[in-house]
Amino acid sequence: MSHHTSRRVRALIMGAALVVAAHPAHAAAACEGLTALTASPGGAPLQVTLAKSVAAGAFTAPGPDGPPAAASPYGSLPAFCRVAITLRPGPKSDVKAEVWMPASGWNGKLQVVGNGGFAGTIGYRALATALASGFAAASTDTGHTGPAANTFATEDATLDFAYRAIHETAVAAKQAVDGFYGAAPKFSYFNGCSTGGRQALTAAQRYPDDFAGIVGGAPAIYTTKQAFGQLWFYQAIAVSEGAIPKEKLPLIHDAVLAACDALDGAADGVLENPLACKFDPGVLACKPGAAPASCLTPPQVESVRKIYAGASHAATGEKIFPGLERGSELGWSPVPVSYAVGRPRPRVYGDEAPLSERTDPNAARSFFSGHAGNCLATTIVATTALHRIGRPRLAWAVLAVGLAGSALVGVSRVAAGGHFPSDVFVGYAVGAGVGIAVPALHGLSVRASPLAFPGAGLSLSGRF
Ligand SMILES: [Ca+2]
Repeated sequence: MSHHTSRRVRALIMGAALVVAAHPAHAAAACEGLTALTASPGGAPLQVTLAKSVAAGAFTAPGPDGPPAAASPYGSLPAFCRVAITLRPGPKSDVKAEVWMPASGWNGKLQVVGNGGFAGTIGYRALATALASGFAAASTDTGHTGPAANTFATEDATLDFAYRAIHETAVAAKQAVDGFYGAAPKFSYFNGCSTGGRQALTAAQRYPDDFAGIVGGAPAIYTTKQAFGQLWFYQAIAVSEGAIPKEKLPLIHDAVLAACDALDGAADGVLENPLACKFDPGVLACKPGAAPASCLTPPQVESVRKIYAGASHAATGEKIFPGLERGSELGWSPVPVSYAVGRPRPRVYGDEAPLSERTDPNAARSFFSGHAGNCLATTIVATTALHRIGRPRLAWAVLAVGLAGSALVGVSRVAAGGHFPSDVFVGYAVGAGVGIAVPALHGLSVRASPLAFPGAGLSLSGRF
């Protein structure tokens, strides 16, 4: 059978399947029948945990799924078949995926959507966007829930995040589409940004047959080098004498547009090809007598050049990570500040704490554990003081209780998701330093007196 004939036959089958699937009763039966779906040849072991028709506009996300929206992002969705699947490409794998298929009006195509950050969730909003455009759509949590303790707990979890989950989801989604519509998708696409951009490149390299087309944006690739790239950017924009206040970003952006917008034939505020733009920020250097807000100081000019150029090795000049494109200026912000100083507390990454607690400014104060540090500092100061007033046995007792208490505080701060263990150790180090240094540097006069209420013990008051 020639290629053309087979295509025509397939089109006829699909046309028939579409007519049948468009009938609501049949669509519901076909959807619920997908519980019997089994792995395709070569696909990972597969278990369907849910196969259910969802009425138009009836879907609600099972948990927080993105920034608050004025209206439900799912309110205008058409009726669809929702299939939830667990895939196990490796013995310790636990890859969750969902496939959403419009009950009618299917465009004949599949769109697998990518993840952001460390993934760990099904991308319900991305599924909704694809579904609303007529696609059958699929998303995976990439094999863990979170980010949480199990994110990279096993090699299987790591490999699933790295590349297996998207591939296996694509394979299973095609199987589900075939089962629901009676025809495989005419074309399958992948669409993702950030981690999704990395997934896009990985899919193209490792599984070139999975997708007929791939949209990959802002790929978060080569993580170790990317970290240096971000620090390089942070140092240029925020910590050097050439730090660039955000008020000056429009100045730079306007100059870029003036130099390059029309290169693509349309002065529309968009650079079709930023790589063709060779704008140099030196043209914005302050001239004598110029208002500082209207120009860049020489160190600021250098900072902007560094940001465009990207990280390179200080000694060899070897490129480490690409810079930011010309035209991106309005989006510049010193993001790594939050990495370097405002370290998020562990509970931010889980889904157990309420969203309000995870997004509170206090949630970015993991570094370091002040509780643990305070406990240890107090213990050491009290021990020192008791020694000085000639109560060595009590001093040792206080030290023992204080150390146990500090350890307990440290462990509970970690258990409560308030800190990472490393933050607690830094807290101890700071606390010990304070506890030893403050009495030593300032001298300590101590007066011991019984507490006001009988049997309450001994109070210590000191003056530094
Ligand atoms: Ca343009």
